[in-house]
Amino acid sequence: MVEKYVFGSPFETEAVTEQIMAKTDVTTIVCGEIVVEDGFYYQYHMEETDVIYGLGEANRGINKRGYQYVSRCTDDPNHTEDKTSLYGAHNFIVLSGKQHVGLFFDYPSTICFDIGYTRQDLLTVRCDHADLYLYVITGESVYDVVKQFRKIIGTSYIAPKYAFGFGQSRWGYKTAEDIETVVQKYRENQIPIDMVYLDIDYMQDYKDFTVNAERFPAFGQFVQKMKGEQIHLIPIIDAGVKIEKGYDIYEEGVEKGYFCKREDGSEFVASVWPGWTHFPDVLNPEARAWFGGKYEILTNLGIDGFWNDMNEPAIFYSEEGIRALNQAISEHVKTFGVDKMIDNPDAIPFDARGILEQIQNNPEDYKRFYHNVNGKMVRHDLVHNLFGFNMTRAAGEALKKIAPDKKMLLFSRSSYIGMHRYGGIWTGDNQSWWSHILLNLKMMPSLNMCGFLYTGADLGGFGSNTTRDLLLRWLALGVFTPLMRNHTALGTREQECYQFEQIADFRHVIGVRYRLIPYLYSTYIKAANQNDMYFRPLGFDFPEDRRAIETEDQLLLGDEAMIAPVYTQNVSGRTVYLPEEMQFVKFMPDGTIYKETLPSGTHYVEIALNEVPLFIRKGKCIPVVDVAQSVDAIDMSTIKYLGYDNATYTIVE
Ligand code: MIG
Repeated sequence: MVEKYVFGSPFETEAVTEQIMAKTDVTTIVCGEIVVEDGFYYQYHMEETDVIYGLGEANRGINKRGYQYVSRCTDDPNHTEDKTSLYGAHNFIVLSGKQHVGLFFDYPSTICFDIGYTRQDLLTVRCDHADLYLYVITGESVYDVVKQFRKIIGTSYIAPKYAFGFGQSRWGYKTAEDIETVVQKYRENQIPIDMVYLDIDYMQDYKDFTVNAERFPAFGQFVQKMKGEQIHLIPIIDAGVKIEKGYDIYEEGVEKGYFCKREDGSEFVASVWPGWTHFPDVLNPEARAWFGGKYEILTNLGIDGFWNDMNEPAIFYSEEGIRALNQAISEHVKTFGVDKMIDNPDAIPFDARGILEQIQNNPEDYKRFYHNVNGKMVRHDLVHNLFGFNMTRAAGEALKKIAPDKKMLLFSRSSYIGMHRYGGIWTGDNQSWWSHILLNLKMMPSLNMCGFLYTGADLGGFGSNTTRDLLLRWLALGVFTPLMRNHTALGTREQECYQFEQIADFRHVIGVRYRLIPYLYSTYIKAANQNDMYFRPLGFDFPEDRRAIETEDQLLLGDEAMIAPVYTQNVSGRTVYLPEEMQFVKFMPDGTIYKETLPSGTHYVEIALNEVPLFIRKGKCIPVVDVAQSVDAIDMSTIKYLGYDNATYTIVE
């Protein structure tokens, strides 16, 4: 059962698509109390065994207990354990214990979830303004609650099949030759691949919807040439539009009033990659349609996929930020003048970097601009978490118009629930750390709960230098995530699969992905069509099994499989918990498949660096095909079924 409560006058986020009558003036709900006074405050006393699921793209565990999380879309590339905000705002949690209750706080500004942080047994959710909708969903299990929630937020975006291929990316590819080299190396080493990503350097001076003609001459022809090699080029689009006389998108946007404005009606100015920029006012339906329409410039050249970046929106600094920086410098010089430093051992050295960090993504800047929502000016900070959603919605709605019958690849960095109807997400700037393999794994089911099915992390790690073993282990998880992309930052070690010794191991691991694409894509389509999850925590299917509930390093995949990747260094295997009998299979580097039926319980299984483990659930089977070099080249006549005898599986596309 879904109940909707209204407090104050909420902003219509359009997260929920189903019409539900809202009730007013509530103070107690089926689980917990609400206080409206100086903001909104919800609290619930957790029982010792209650599990709190949810929050989509968030730090830490599948069970969110024991920390605090703040929904405030943030461009922070250091996902250390102490961080409370990442790029997305997914305010859906499920309390699972004696009762199973889902709570969706439909509120587009900063909202804090204290899940046993201040007091171990207390869950509190609070926000500054008591203007929100609260959806309360009761069901017979956590899984049931999630399915009901998914139904009210509308069907998830469906990516094209090619997007289940492998993709290579790097911030630093500069020219068409750079891209061709990547393609050539993958093809000559027979490592399957379907996509190469274009990061910001394909653009002319980082201007959206432009292509640098020197570095990418005859871009349209280049796109076609790559298509001929079964490669889709996927360009990045940034949120900020460069301020430059003569740049048509800038000029049109100003003329039509489609950029975010200050209170005085002038355009808000923020510095991002292109230098000074304006933000398209994607919360204004007209401006959204206008900005989305620009994607056609690239689809006309044969592009059929995009990734939307910097749409929290990230701000390096504003004019006020620079002024604050200047002031800080001059005050510092006044107080601790250069010559005074010698006599004053207490003088604090000027921390320019620290100050720069403060002016980056500064909350004050988010109060300096407005959106025009149906004629009403809405201050950005009050709707901050909707920017990435609506930038991607702009693209999604436009792409539907541009090519109604064609599936296009589209995913975003920042998001809010509701965006799942328009695109997927990648989980942003992780690091080449072993702990981030596990973080990747844990985030996946939480994202699925919120409707985001086409998701994945930067395999190999974005920041820091990767190592061969880290990349191989991470790829063996990436084999199963809908988005399987190797991506890394400018200045890091080269991490394309052919940069390492014994390339055959990479060929094999990525080859396994292609052998499984019919199964994975079918599982994905089923999940999208049925408002279901692609990945589930074990506790969803084994709610009576405490050990299953507490297992956070394995996931169920569809109805047939379970994954348990290795995420630690220098090991030859790992411990797995089987809540029921399963068939343990390993895709071996020689192309054979090792099979062993294991009884329920705990097992240590050996998994070498170049093997891909998978578990088939009791009585089930999955389709497997022969390796292909691209999704198009998959030969369905090679299909075989892997798993229990007499089991059947129906492929859906
Ligand atoms: O400020 O476009 O998360 O994937 O490579 C960094 C450059 C901007 C952040 C994205 C990352 C991308 C990078 N971008």
